[in-house]
Amino acid sequence: MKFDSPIFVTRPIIPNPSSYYKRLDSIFESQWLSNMGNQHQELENRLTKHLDVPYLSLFNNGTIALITAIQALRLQGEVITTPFTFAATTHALAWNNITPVFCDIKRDDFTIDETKIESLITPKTSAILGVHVFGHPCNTEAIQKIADKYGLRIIYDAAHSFGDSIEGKGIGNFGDVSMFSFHPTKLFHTAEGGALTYKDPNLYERIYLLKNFGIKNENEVVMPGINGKMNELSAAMGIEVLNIIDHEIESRRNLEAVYDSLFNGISPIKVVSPRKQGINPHYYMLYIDPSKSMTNRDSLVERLKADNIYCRKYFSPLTSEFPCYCQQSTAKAVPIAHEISNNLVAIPFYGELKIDDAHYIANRIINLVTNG
Ligand code: T4K
Repeated sequence: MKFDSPIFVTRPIIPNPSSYYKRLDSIFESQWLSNMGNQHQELENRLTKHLDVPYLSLFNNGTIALITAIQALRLQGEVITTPFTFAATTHALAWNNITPVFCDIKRDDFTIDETKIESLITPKTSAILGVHVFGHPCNTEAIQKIADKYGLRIIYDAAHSFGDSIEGKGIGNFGDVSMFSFHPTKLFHTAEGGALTYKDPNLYERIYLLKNFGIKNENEVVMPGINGKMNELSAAMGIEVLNIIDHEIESRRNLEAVYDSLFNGISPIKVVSPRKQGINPHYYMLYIDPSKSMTNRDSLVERLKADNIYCRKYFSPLTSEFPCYCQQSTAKAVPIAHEISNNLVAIPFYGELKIDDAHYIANRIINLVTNG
């Protein structure tokens, strides 16, 4: 069977149109479209509570937020990070003239391997940049111990971790700064957007200035800032999406249960989406075991495309394999990341995906890996 229309890896939450239009009416009425207006203020307050963090600053996207976090902490030299991530994580370092030092990841949860960080520290190291990839939290306790021992800062890329917690504590409380992405491919979105969360009250003003060109007042520009401001239409979208996010989470949990039951016991497939308490359903990831599967990951993705099913090879290639960074690393230096990146696939996973379609997709994948 071929689906009549494409089934994508994800689809964004669409807010209730009449509630969103009401907000648009009030934005139009006010003629205030950007620069920290009412919607911005409301969303910032709501998310600070929702994510259970002391401070939160909104941004126009996660990448600019991450670049700003690095500026806010005045990082320089080298930063130890993971190559198993979206391009933006590594690019944010490069845009700050920082050399990314790639550390291998762990096979079970794909996060930076904390046992390999210390051997990469040099006099130039200023920080550790970990990614809570696909919602798997980094080992924040071990990473904090290393940072304390060597006087390093910690940034977490929490683009995949909206609303998650570790032992009841919002995930945005760990390290010095965490970045969230509110892109439409994320569980929570503002069409485009992002945020930084942090504990240090002194960072609030610095981050505010950095995201607004460094403008302190009409007469003073006190630092070389950037334009990182979230506009009012995006903030309004975020408020309306937040109002219905619980329904999306519930639908994804139902879908997760269907996939889990169908993939259970299929030996060429390992399901590796996190099931820890406090972690929301962000992605549904399959590891296709090359020694057992009749179809490798790449041809599986192509065969599914022919049925109009669009999976994604997150994250392949590794960022350390991009021409702009491959001088700094080799596949040998990060063998586990290299192997995982060749065999992992994100399959369609979003609240509106019909349960019958999920059955079909899972059975088609099972058929391809077992029979070729
Ligand atoms: N750090 C990490 C770990 C990240 O994953 C990301 C973003 C960032 C940092 C940077 O945050 P932002 O600056 O983006 O806020 C997508 C996204 O563009 C990217 O935001 C995201 N990570 C990454 C994991 O995925 P692509 O190239 O896969 O996107 P695209 O356009 O192919 O979208 C995937 C599927 O989503 C489409 O096939 C259909 C569906 N889709 C997409 C959009 C944009 C929709 O249904 N509606 C939409 O509006 O990178």
